[in-house]
Amino acid sequence: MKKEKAQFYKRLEEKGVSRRDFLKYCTALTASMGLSYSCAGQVAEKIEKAAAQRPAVIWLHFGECTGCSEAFLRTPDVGALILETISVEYHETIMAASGHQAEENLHHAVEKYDGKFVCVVEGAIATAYNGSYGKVGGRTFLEIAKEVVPHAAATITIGTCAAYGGIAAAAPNPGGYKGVNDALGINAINLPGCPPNPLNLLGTIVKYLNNEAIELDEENRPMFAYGETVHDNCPRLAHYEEGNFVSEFGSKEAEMGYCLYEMGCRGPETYNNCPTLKFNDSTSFPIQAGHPCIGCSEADFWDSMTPFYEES
Ligand code: FSX
Ligand code: SF4
Ligand code: F3S
Repeated sequence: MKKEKAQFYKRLEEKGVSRRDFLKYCTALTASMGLSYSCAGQVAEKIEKAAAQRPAVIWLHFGECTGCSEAFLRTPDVGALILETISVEYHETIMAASGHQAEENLHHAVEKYDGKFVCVVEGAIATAYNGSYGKVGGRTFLEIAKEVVPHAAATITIGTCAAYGGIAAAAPNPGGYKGVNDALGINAINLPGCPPNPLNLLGTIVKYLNNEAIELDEENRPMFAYGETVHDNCPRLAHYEEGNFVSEFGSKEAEMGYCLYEMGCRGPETYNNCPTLKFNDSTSFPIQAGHPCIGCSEADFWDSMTPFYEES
């Protein structure tokens, strides 16, 4: 374990993530898990333990925009932290192989890690017309998912598309797109968000590898990440209570932190820990940047929470 731990930190340092940076993300994760800041050391140990196991991950891409992958690939520190904790054996966006070679890689990875890998699914699955509205290399998403997912030790859906269907399933949805659980009739852990916060993926994998029970809500979302609404922890909450709303986007008041409810903020009905974890290496999140929450982690948000903008 000592050797693995040293290697983990060495790999992180090579990617430009110092121990200090590492502890910063442990602290963010600690807060999102509802633990006191003094527990950050324990979270660090759990990540070290997970990284020592460095589980094989097979990451499938279906109907989506790849924003979920971009959310961690474009944040150098969090991206490095995730990629050094898990071992990504197949991921179409970041692997060098293409075409038939890529397909062979998938086949070999499933065979090699049969029953042991974590399957992360990004994107929705077309189910109408035998899934013919969504294909990779001539094979339907449905076919690929049915072939790979049953061999996984655990499956996690990443993003609203994979969890609920997302934009691909928005009306009129001619391809019959569905979330992974609905399409396959399984019970994978859902990490919705368009995109979701990559630290929630890390937190989920770390809990799983530490054999900790992951408490889920009725939509299979981990309670540590989706147990409270955005509104519950919003930095503008005091203004909501005082009724200090803004009606004009980009106004001086918005910059000062007034509540965005009158601009259509969906924070009160959206379960996610964005205000605690934040995005872009934990620097900001939509409401902090002056934009109302559009409810991106809720099921059917494209149908039920639009229009996002209206001409006045
Ligand atoms: Fe969906 Fe992810 Fe939104 Fe995009 O791939 S959740 S469209 S951010 O990228 O699946
Ligand atoms: Fe709630 Fe949105 Fe206002 Fe924040 S900006 S207090 S989430 S309504
Ligand atoms: Fe999405 Fe709202 Fe968070 S739009 S990123 S759930 S603040």
